Amino acid sequence: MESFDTVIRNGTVATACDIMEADVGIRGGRVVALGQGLGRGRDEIDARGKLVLPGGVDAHCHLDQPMGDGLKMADDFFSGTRSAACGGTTTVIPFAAQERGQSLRAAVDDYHRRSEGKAFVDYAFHMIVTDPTPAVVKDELPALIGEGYTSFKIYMTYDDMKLDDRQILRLLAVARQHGALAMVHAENADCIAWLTETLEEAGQVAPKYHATARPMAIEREATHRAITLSEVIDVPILIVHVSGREAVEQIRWAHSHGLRIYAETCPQYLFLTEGHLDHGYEGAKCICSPPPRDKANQRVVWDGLSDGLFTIVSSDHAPFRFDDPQGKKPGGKEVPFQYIPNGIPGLETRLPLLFSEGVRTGRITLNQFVALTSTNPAKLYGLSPRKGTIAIGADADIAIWDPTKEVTIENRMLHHAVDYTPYEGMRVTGWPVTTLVRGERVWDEGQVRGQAGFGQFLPCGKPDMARPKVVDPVEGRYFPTRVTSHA
Ligand code: DUC
Ligand code: ZN
Ligand code: ZN
Repeated sequence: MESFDTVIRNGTVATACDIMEADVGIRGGRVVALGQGLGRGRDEIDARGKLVLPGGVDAHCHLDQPMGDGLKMADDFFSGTRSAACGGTTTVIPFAAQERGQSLRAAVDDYHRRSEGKAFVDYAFHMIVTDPTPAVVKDELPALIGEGYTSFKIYMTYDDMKLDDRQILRLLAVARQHGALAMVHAENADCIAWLTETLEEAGQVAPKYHATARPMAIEREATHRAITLSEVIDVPILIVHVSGREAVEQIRWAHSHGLRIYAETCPQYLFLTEGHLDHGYEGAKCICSPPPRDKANQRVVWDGLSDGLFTIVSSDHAPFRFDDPQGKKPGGKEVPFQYIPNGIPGLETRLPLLFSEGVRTGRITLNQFVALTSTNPAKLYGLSPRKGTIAIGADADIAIWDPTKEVTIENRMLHHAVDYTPYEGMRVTGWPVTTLVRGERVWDEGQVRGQAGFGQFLPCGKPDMARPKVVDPVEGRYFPTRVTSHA
């Protein structure tokens, strides 16, 4: 009689702090033993020469998000989570986005309908709040936080989503009072609008001008403003998709002033430059916001990964097909840059790119890699200790890596529904060869093995990392917020 459902034998297990030669025993979808010479499993996986890592947690990706304007995301929960699994990611956190005029609850309900029965890997939801009405601020948001939707994104740009500073303060006050984590997209909307108009008047509308319309100064200004608003409320925030030096400097400033500001970056700011937008209309493939910068800024972001400035690395997978009237060619036409949907695919390539150029080159350690891509996002969003580590009692979400496997990235080998990858032709060393979600193989030796619908929705806990600095030392709970939350 076997002791385990599955044993992963003879591999090198790495977590955010340890590296050990150990077998992993799995029963009932959880890790139940770590040791040497474990008893037999019904399923035996030989991981000799392989790395056994916690599955990735991709805490910033967009799947089947309603778009309007005749646009459509290429990936739904089926193709998006399939692609995630094949790249070693076992949990994704996409966004239930509120449309203006819609209740937040309706946005969340709609997103459950979109995800139900489709996912290969487990998933939680962030919310996007675009219409912070009194009902949303007083009732809906606190109730939803209590039900396990414990993070939400605030946009400082995009006309249909942006909030002004007063609205942001109201939402941060709710985050503080109810223990949620706010994520902030920091770009100055008015500057972008003015620069875009000016470029358009001059006939400068090719994809490369997307980067001209969003210079780093406007990211710096908004980053500093977001930090200030977080300081006023005394609540931690995460600055998402940090692109380069100017925003990094603001976050370093915040840290040097004792402020709890978390930072996220993405592979596009490590591997792409604005030069990738300068290929005629093909440049549309690399349009995302903020835009990729230059090589010097890539180095600054790498430094921030190695010295601990960044908390997480996410893909910001925002999938639009290139040759598609619902994608990068709206209505079937090559359009001025400001009408091209923002976003690039990256769920499947996030981990291999970072492993190859980060761990193999020694820029970051293997432990840092695990922390940035799995453990920290799980902690930041209240999924720890169930997700993000290999430990007794944790879900057996595991990626088994061949650290020597050489791969030339080509879109035809990927499992998303996008018709391109910005990383076409890049060579990487190291790729996940087997991915387990709760002990079940979902990707194995080049084959998708999982079942759509196996992936479960995960309600999130209130993250410790979202706690304000000032905590009542006697009662052990937050002081009432200093700023009222009435809308
Ligand atoms: N920028 C975002 O903020 N979200 C989706 C994609 C993008 O480019
Ligand atoms: Zn964003
Ligand atoms: Zn995004």
